[in-house]
Amino acid sequence: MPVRLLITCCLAGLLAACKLMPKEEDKKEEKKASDKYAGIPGRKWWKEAVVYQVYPRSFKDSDGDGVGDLKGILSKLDYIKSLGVDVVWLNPIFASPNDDNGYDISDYEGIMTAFGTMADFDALLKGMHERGIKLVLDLVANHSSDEHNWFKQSRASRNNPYRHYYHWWPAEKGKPDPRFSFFDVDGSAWKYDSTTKSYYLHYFGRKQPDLNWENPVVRTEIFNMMNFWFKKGVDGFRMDVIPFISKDTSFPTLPARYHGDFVRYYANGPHLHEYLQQMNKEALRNYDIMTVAEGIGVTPATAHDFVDEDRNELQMLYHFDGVGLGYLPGQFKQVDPKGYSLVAFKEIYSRWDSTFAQKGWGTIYLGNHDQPRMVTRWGNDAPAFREPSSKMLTTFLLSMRATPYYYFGDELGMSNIKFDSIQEYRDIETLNMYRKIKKEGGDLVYFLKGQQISARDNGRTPFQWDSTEHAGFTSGMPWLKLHPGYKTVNVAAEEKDPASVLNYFKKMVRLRKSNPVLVYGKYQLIDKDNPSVYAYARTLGNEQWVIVLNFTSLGQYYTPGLPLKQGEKRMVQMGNYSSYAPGTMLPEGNLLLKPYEALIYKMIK
Ligand code: ISL
Repeated sequence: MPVRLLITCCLAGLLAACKLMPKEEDKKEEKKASDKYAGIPGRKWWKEAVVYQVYPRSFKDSDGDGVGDLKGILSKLDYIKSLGVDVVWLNPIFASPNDDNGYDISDYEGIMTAFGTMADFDALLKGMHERGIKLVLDLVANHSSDEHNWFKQSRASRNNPYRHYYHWWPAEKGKPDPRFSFFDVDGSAWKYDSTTKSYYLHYFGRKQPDLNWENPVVRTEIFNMMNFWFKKGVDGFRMDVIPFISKDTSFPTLPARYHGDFVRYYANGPHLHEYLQQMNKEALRNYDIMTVAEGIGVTPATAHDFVDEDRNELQMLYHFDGVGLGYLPGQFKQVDPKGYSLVAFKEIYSRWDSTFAQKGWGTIYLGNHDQPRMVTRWGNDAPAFREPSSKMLTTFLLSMRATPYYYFGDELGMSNIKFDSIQEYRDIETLNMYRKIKKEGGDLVYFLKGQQISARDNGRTPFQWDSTEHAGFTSGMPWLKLHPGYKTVNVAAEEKDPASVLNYFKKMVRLRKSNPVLVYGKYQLIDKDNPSVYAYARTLGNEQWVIVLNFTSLGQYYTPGLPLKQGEKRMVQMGNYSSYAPGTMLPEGNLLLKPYEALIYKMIK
């Protein structure tokens, strides 16, 4: 080999090795951070983690079919690592006919064809673990797909051994009492099946029959399946609509005030906690894993039953109070054009903080695959404000006492696509609700206008990697239209720009992880009635930090709510404008906050 080539190869090898090896400085920083955590009681890795949610369909396509896949994710693990996050939650990747994008599973131990193979999954898990990233899967066990073998058998005859895997209502008993389903064209959760002259229950789509958890064999099947994945090494489960697994199977007549409020009237059935305790005993407790319930219908009063350590059930749940704010009552996901009340917003997040102040542990999120983009819904996606308000919301998520669940794409400041016509939607919820309203002669224009803000597809558009065709997501036709903003809002551009939303997110992750006060510190709401600014203190030992967030598009004079004690100063730790650099001292009087300004400062002597 010529000498020059040899030298070049050696240098390249050295560079590659350097990239993989943690730098001396990084190691020192990690050591310093871990020293700061020493002696904190009740520590758990999942309390200190930042969870990054990846919607696999829309992250990265490796084979040009327009659908994201496991190999695609594998090829982007270094990107995920670069974010500094600890855990990836993947939406369902199991075999599915995709009526509800994988929330309708036809084989719990198989991989969806469009996503790849089990070998791809094994490689992905290995790649994550090599990088110190944990993997959490989605457990969809309230219902399966109607194409699951269990259901095919169950519907075949009344005396099939699988009959009682699902909820059936024989037609000779008359029509079952009405129950509402969000994803049904007729809005009905009972579907007549002529083969056995019976109705089956489906709280979600018609192709998502509810499993019968009263049947102990069903429970064993589910626990075995969970163990199958744990044995492979997965690090936990996010549990889809888990409060729905237990039902009053006499299906009583609902009171007149029911009005389709399915969460209040038929989630949280009588055996729910018994089943979760059994799940814990049969599967969860044998592994060092994390669990998080989709806490639909869970209130601060009932939350402890799910997550307190001595209950031996789950570890975390996410509530719906926050994301449910600001909708017009009695209408389907129409946000109030006047916006939402920041005072109410603060009240909700403060209430949930205090719920877990002594016992249990909280979660926090503003976006996920069922929600619109956080910047559109909670910030401001107008060109002048998209960046600062994205950063401000990121500051909020990463400075609260709760494990942050951060939705992919929010780190770029991705916003709602706001489709004009029903043809552009792919989501069963929007499509079937549209059909239902049309059948009933309702106002479709009003419905579509509302969906521009609230539809789930807004949060599902393909990830934006670069400014090339289809944003580097696929070489084929993307399954859902790309946001046209991808030319400027993309990873390649934002990695290069030190002031980008992406780089801000990375800095915030680092700040949180290296300062336990942001993870474990006591939370105290300051100035609760201020309608424009959300401010709170975080205190751990003798360290006190204050977070100030301007939630408006206007400048705000802000009088710091915590007065300075003798000799005290306010030292900036982080901000989304360049006006206050980290390390500088804030002036003593009022602060003039810019639109959507976020500031974190530390009280120092
Ligand atoms: O998305 C919603 C309303 O717009 C919710 O009511 C949602 O249906 C509810 O939170 C349950 O969500 C979960 O189960 C569904 C699935 O479609 C969602 O994607 C999943 O997160 C059925 O499995």
